Amino acid sequence: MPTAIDYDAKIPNNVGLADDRRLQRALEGWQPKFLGWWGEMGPALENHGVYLRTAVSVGRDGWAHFGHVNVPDYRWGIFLAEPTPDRRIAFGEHQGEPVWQQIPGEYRADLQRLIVIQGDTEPASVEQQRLLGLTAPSLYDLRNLFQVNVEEGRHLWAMVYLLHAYFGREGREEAEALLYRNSGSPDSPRILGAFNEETADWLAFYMFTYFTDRDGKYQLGSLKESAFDPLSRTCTFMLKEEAHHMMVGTTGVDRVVTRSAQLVREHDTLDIAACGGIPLDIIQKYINFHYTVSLDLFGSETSTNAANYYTAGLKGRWQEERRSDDHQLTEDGVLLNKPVQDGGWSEEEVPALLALNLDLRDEYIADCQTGVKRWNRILDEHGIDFRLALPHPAFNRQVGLAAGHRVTPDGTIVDEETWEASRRHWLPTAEDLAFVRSLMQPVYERGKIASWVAPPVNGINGKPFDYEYVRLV
Ligand code: BYC
Repeated sequence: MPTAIDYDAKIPNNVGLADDRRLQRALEGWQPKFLGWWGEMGPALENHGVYLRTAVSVGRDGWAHFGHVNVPDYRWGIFLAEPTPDRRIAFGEHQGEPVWQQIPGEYRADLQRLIVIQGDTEPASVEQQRLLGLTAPSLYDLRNLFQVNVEEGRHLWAMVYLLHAYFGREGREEAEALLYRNSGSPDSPRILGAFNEETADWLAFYMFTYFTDRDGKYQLGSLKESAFDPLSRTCTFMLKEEAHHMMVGTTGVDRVVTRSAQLVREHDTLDIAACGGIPLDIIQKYINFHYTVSLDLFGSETSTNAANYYTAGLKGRWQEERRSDDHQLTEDGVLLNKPVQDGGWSEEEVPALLALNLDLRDEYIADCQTGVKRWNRILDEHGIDFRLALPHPAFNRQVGLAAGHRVTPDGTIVDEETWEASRRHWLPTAEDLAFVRSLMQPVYERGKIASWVAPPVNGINGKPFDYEYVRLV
């Protein structure tokens, strides 16, 4: 039987909070701080209710309820997926042992670090998207923005619960700091680079939910393998919510590409800016930017941190249990392509255990390709030759082997001068950003949509596109 969520409690939960008064009090002390942060840093648009889904159960079927909610009254709660009976550690030196319900002392610092990094991204994305509600292309999109934001807020709760429940005073201090750091703040920025970038327009939002939320899918997928069972169960449930965020990204970019393709056909030119559409080369530049800052989120290709996490059982590989190797990786090697100073590439064998960030990144890249394929299919269906593509993974990197090298989207290592001369063809320029921003005029009439994006093929929860997804003030 799936565990029902206690909605009468001040903090909805399925972790038996009422039985642990000390923890309950600590989290109830954090709750008003969270609400204060939400008021200050959450979505800027006032409204009388948004058609949102709220988790009501963690079981396989019917886990969410849909209805109009006044957003500050959203019930953010703590939900863990059902435990797997007799779950065993799937990898590393503790393989085959029962999973942990408490944290072994020697792994406390590493686990805390992983949970803090994960927790830091969740409120960061809400902050990055704070102003988007003022320029939504439709009520449907506005509703999706709120849905993504409230669930990222809930994912923050998920990490804060772990910090409070398992990491004592240090955990409580880290939970405070998650509200103190802010995206883009010069004094106390968010931890990872991509979460300090602006999400200044809706194309950037779709790209973020396609590329950056997808990093979230892979990072959560590898933390779900963790020997620390409460972390594993938290991530399993978060992944359920995350799927919708990526749907917003995938179909969002679909809809921009569709609209641009229609305008190219209609006006028989790729230069559709004057017709109120986003030119395909600007879409390509957005892909180049958002994909590469998301690649940075995987860390360096070789990482002793990642090797240690794996050996200890803290963070596994994507779909660890489906892999047919020994789940120890002490004997295996992988080939790594490295840029070298003379402008070429060298191939080197490195221990597989050191290359786990690369392993996860490769899974992610393969997944990202599926989006590009569907966007190109849309262009094909409109009889347009232009093709979108993922740039080379060494292009525009700030983290890892390629950081410090200038690499073109096709993987050629070039000098600084060549790179600077062509950069405007590869990454959004200030003019591109200003142009896209100029298109961002809010459309808040039911059933209407901005000119630069096609309407969605399906509404939310079987509702039509012209449904009143958001009741505006
Ligand atoms: N920016 O050994 P390395 C999501 C640091 S998104 C700044 O290669 P490691 C979401 C690194 O900390 C998913 N610094 O790193 C999406 C280390 O510092 P120290 C978020 C960086 O540890 C959308 C040093 O460089 N979750 O959920 O193997 C909306 C050496 O690096 C960066 C996670 O990331 C960077 N990009 O890998 C909402 C999961 N990269 O120790 C939410 C938890 C590296 O030398 N985190 N550094 O001081 C991890 O698994 C790992 O910490 C990382 C880094 C994959 C992030």
